[in-house]
Amino acid sequence: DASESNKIKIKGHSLLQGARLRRSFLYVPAHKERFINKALTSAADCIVLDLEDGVAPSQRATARENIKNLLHRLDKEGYKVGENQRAELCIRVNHEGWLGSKHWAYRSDKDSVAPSQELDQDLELLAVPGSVKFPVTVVLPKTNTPYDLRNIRAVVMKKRQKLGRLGHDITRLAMIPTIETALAIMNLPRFSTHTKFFSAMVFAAEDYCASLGIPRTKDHSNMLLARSSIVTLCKMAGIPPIDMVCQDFRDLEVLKRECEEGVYLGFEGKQAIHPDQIDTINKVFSLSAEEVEWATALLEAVKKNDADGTGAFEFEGKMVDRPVFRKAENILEKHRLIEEFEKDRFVTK
Ligand code: 1VU
Repeated sequence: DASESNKIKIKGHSLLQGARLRRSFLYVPAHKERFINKALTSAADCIVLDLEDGVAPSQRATARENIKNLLHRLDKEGYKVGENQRAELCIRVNHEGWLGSKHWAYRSDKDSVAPSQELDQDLELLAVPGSVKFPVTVVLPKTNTPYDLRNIRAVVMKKRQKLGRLGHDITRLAMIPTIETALAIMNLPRFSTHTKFFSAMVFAAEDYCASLGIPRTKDHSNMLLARSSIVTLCKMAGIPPIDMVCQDFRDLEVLKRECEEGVYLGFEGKQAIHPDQIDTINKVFSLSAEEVEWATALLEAVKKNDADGTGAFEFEGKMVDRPVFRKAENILEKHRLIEEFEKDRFVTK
């Protein structure tokens, strides 16, 4: 356990270059209005209004209607007092991807694919005024190539053309792909040259295991390659990687252990399926007081010891040098980001 070798627990340090905070990523089956209301008053960093796996096909029309009503309400009245106005509102749309097909593994960037009827209806929600004003992020399941994202963007922009008169920037569209197949993992290097299309990346463990025909083992070791590859790509791009769901949603100890494992791998957040999971996730993916104290003291010591540019020195019984200074700087930067984000989160002007 790498953390035990440190005097205090030093978690993964952020390299997010000012990207927004996405620690807790709560799925909210959108056909349930009660869930939507609950999510809006929760401390989730991302509220993912789900039209996909959490919603039976027979309930999708109701789910779309609920989202449309919410967006109209936000557009006209804004947030109510006590609602989490800092949360990123997301919509998870229906997207089948091209599972396991060799043909699609080699799709060229010139290919353009028409959306299915379900997806087309889901994307209409991205062209109602509230979705541009707030703005709403698209969560795209079963994303297998970066061209999936490019295609979605093109469809949304076409639908949004009629909104130009609103005066908002209709070209702003944040997208978060969900990586859930062997094909997507093998295509990750292709995503690295298309990072402008997405602002975070999500790992979906259940679908990934199904795609490989493997069980989800207790130690998660059979998913290490996929999870680490996603983290590496995201850190290269300066965007947050978001870890798998903890299905054991009534057991917060299991959740805490999973969160810690995610942090050590470099994830910046975790998906949630129940509001009770949010506090644990937000806490573990934030910095502890000890970490902030350690980083502050180290950077003070650097000022004294390293003012003339000398490299390594001893701090609290350990050798420290430039990579450790960077770690301390990153800790303080992330801490500042979190403090700023939490300020006035539930106060509505
Ligand atoms: O106290 P209240 O009655 O006001 O609220 C209940 C309940 O309504 C609410 N709640 C939720 N609110 C927002 N989002 C949620 N996801 C959510 N879940 C519950 O919280 C209060 C307490 O609820 P509970 O303990 O009574 O829980 P239930 O028995 O009502 O629901 C449990 C399940 C697991 C069914 C529910 O949490 C749920 O449907 N979760 C989402 C499942 C989902 O979306 N699955 C697909 C996404 S995961 C994935 O695709 C991985 C990539």
